Formats: sequence, structure tokens, C-alpha cells
Amino acid sequence: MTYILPLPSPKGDNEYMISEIINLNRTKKYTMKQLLFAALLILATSCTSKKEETQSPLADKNATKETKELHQLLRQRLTEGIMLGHQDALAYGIGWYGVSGKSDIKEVSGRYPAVFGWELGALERNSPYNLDSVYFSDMKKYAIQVHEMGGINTFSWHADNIVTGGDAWDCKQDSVVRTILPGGSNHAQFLTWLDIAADFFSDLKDKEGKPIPVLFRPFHEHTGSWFWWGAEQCTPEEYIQLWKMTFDYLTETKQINNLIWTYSPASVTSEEKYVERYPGNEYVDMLGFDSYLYSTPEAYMAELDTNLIIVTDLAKRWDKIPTLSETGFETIPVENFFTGILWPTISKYEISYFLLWRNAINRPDHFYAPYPGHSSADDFNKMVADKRLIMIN
Ligand code: BMA
Repeated sequence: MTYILPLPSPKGDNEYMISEIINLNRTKKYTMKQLLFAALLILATSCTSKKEETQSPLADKNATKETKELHQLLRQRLTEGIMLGHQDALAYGIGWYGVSGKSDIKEVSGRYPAVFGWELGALERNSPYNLDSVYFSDMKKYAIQVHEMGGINTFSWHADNIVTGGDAWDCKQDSVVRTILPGGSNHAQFLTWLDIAADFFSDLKDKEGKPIPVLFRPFHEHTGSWFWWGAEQCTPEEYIQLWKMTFDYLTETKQINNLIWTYSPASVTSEEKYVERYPGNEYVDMLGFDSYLYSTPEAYMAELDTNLIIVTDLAKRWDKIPTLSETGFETIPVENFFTGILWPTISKYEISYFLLWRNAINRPDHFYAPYPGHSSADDFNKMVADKRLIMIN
């Protein structure tokens, strides 16, 4: 005897998964045995998904309620649009530094970015300000301000080379990571650096004294070889150990449970390369990559496509959140960069945000967002008029 099985309504991934497994279609006929098997499978899968729903979707199983809520918001926003981000947006811009409420993007468009990038480099040496001259005391205030206005903070960390005392770009020798890992000569000292970072993160509190949830993007662009944690500076195993050690130390030993962990290699050419140094789904929440226009628009667009396909595919499979964690074209020397190159490429994908790098006050030709009077300002405003682009009023 055969039965016609109706196609499940396209709701959850579960149903898609089941339909893939039992190869359903509207007209195919099934035997009683096949139907029983399918029913059992549906039952088993729905039990699993119920169990998963009650568990934290975050890598940090002790993530605070607010961190889980931010994660949920990030997930939901994926279907609504893409958030615009800018590094150091409130700290300085072209021709100004530390003016309360000011932001180059706000000056140009009338709105703030939705994502604000901040940089921790130099925190580890107890400097009062970071390597881009932003006082950490101010950075904390900005991050709290961002949270209060409904924005999202993300932190990178160009930490110094612990072996030479040089900066993050000091790659003269290739054993820095090894010396930091357990048993290594700099392990204990590196943990004191993590203590300092933990203190910083635990100072980010809202008015009620609750920790503000933020994205953390350590050891980024590691598929390149320009930082001491880069591809030629350590093995994949060492990198993975470095990440896991940092994660475990901050989340467990230091109980810093307000971080959403963002994996962010430089752009790659294949999924295999993307995952080669991936610490694992239990250690990561967001899948990002950094990509800049360095050569031709065509090459950049192709690079974006390749990597956006990789992160969105993996994110679907692994239930992670995809993002373009850094991007831009230094000095924006073409007038249609935003509407002719960047936005048409990235808006084809469901990604969380894209972050334009900083408008440096200390390096004249180092800026990635327009400022009033810049030739790309009109083009930028055309881009941000798209309803799928999310900013803050
Ligand atoms: C780089 C440059 C540097 C800066 C560093 C950390 O991309 O912008 O000038 O010090 O990031 O923010």
C-alpha cells in the first residue's frame, strides 16, 4: 500500500532537514515502512530541537541573559537588513578629536552607525590610551553610550609582541604563540594581559550595573602573516590552542560572560582555508572576515563574493552569525564606491554588519568613511537610503 505524504510547510530548518533526508516531494509515494521511519525521525528531531532551544546558543555557556538577548537580536536582524559599522566612530574623525556626540558618519548622513568598532591595543601594557590615541577611560564611556543608544560594540586587539616588546606587526620570529601557550615561557605574563582585558570588559556596565554585551574579535586576520599570531608565525594547532586558552581563561577563570566571540580571518580563497585554523563551534559565535579594496574593484568584489559565500554557507550549517568584520577603500578615491562597488556586492547576502575602518586623525590618508565635503559623501548617502541598511537615528 502507498500513501501520499504532504510537503511540510517551509518553516524551520528542521523541516527542511527532514525533507532532505526522506527526499519528500509533492507527488512521490511512500510505503508504510518509509512513513513510519519518517514519523520517528520527525519525533526524534523535534525532541532534539526542543532540547537545544533551552540551551544557550552561545559558545560561552555562562553567557549573561543580556548577551543571549544581543545574540538573539543579531540573529533576528539578519533577516531585516545589514548594519553599518565604523571603527572609532565617536572618538575622532577628520579634523576633530573627542568632541561629544560627534561622528563623521553622523555629520554626513544625519545618523549614527549601528555598530561601533573599538581597539584594545596597548591596554596590555597598562597604557592609559590605545595605539590610536583613544583613552581607555573614554572608550568605556563611548561603549556605554553606544549601548544606551541601541548600538553594538565590537572590540579588536592588536596586542604587542610579548617576546620582543615590539608591536602586533612585529613578526621577526615565529615562536611568540608557542611561548604564550601553557608551559611556555610567557604563559604567565600573557595571562596577566588577559586579566587586564577582563578588567576592561567587566567595567562595561549599564545603569543598573549589569555587564554590557559586546562582540570580541581577538587574533584577527590570522590567515595573513602580518601579525605575530599569523599563518606563518604559528601552526594551525597553536593558533587554535591560543584561541581556546583565551576563551577558557576569560569565560571560566575570569567569568567574563558578556562577550560574543567573533572569528575573523583575512579574506581567503576557499572554505578549507577558512576553517583550517577554526577553533570549533563551541568557541565561536560569529563568522567574519576582513577584506579591503587594495587592487581593482573587480578583484575586491570577487573577493567579497567568495568570502561572503563561505561565511553565509558555514553560518547556516553551524548556526552562527556571518559578518564582514572590516572593509573599505582607503581615502575612498572613487565617487561610486558605496553604491557601485560595496553595497551591490554585500547586499546580496544575509550578513549581520559591515564595519568601515577608522578615519584616522593621526594619518592624513588613512580614512574609510566619508566626512563632510568629501567627494564620496553623496554616494554614501545614496547607499544608506536603502531600507536594508541599518543605522541608528
Ligand atoms: C590598522 C591601522 C593602524 C591602527 C591599527 C589598529 O589597520 O589603522 O593605524 O593602529 O589598525 O587600530
